[in-house]
Amino acid sequence: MPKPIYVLSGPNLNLLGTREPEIYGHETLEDVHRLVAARASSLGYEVVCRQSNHEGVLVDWIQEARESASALVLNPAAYGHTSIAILDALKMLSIPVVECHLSNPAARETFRRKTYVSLAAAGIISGFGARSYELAVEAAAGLAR
Ligand code: CA2
Repeated sequence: MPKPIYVLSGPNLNLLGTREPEIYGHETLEDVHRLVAARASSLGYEVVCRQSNHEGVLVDWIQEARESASALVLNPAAYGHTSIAILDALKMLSIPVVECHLSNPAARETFRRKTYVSLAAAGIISGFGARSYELAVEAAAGLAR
């Protein structure tokens, strides 16, 4: 069995499904994690799914992924637009990184157009709700091979 694909989510995504369904969909983060686990399993991978509201915790998990993961799917949430610490941690990885967003930040407020994470990502999947995570896991598995 290959190392798992890490699926990390940033701040406020623990509340997914409780508000703004027109932007983020109706699924909870638990639903999303179930979907990605099934998709990954069909591709021969396990997933490690985690969420944190804390930048440093996300940095710790990204560092952990250096040794423990085949690939990383990251929805950095708002930290994608602000966090050089997360970008620096991502730059230390030699595994593929796929950035993922439920909404399409490029079609929203101008401050969401900049993402630091994309500087270290193989690609970005955004705008497909929970399906963005499934597509990102599929891309990550393809790149990890
Ligand atoms: O579209 C995405 O996945 C985002 O990463 C979500 C972030 C936002 O800051 C990014 O620009 C795009 C916001 C996450 C908010 O979390 C929610 C909590 C409850 C209900 C809906 C979303």
